[in-house]
Amino acid sequence: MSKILVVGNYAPTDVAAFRDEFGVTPLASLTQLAEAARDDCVALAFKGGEPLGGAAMDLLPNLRLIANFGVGYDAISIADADARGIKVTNTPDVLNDDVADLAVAMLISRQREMAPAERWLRDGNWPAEGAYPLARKMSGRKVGILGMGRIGREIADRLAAFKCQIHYQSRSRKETPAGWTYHADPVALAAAVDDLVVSVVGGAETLGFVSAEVIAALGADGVIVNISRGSVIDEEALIAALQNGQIRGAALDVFRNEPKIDPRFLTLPNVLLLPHIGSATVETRARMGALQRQNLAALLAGQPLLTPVN
Ligand code: 8YV
Repeated sequence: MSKILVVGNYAPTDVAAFRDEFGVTPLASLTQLAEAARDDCVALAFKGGEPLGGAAMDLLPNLRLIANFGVGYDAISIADADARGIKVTNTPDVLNDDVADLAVAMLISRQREMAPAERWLRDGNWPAEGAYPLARKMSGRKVGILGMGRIGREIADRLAAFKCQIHYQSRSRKETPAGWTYHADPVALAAAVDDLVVSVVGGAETLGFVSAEVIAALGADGVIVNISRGSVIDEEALIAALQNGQIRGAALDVFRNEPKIDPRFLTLPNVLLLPHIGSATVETRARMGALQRQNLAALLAGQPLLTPVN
């Protein structure tokens, strides 16, 4: 019998790989873990937005590894894992390109109003109205990157190629190309730039990081892009700012209450809304799945874990 359990909604290729490589079939959610729990389970493959804390870990008394599908592991209580001597791995780097591509596409799309312009065309307005109203230029804008980690850096490199002036805020100053400007705090960053791209990690340390004050500092011409976690933005403050024209727009791939997002977003014309698709390509999801399974295989083989986080 396999020494691993798998939880989450996986693509058919991952389901097949779990069956072929480990002889297991994924459970849909953590609620099924109680029935499936076994004393001989040493590793848990985890994918999903539901929180994974000490109670679930205690169902598996010999658990040594939680292998997360995804770079962000804010759903997993690392403190609870540490207290039980459980290692946690994630899937970094393999998704950087996709998430950065999407962030830049979201900013361009919002500035150039690609989604509303297409809707306008599909609704048959072109012959009657002649031309869609003018949108805004993206190249050359001053963009603030909140969180200059691996994904933030990929976003900044791409925006630099679009002649944008790069400003950033991070826990520490980074080595960057000449001319990129570091700011010590998010309010100072927002005040210095036209648009803000949020690429910090999720979790308690960044909860509500993009506060009403940050949003106000960005100003009435600003656009906020978020590809990190919904928890990072104060959604009440963001919705109010979008309703009042305190900022010009937003482009969001992540939300506080996924998949049931705040319905007020659906009524706002100045927001691009995407269903958490940052890493959602065939190529990248295959690499994320492979890395998750490599970590599981390494544990079973007594080899060092590839991408530990604790
Ligand atoms: C995935 C993500 O949507 O890697 C992350 O942190 O948010 C995304 O790549 C998620 O991990 C899939 O469950």
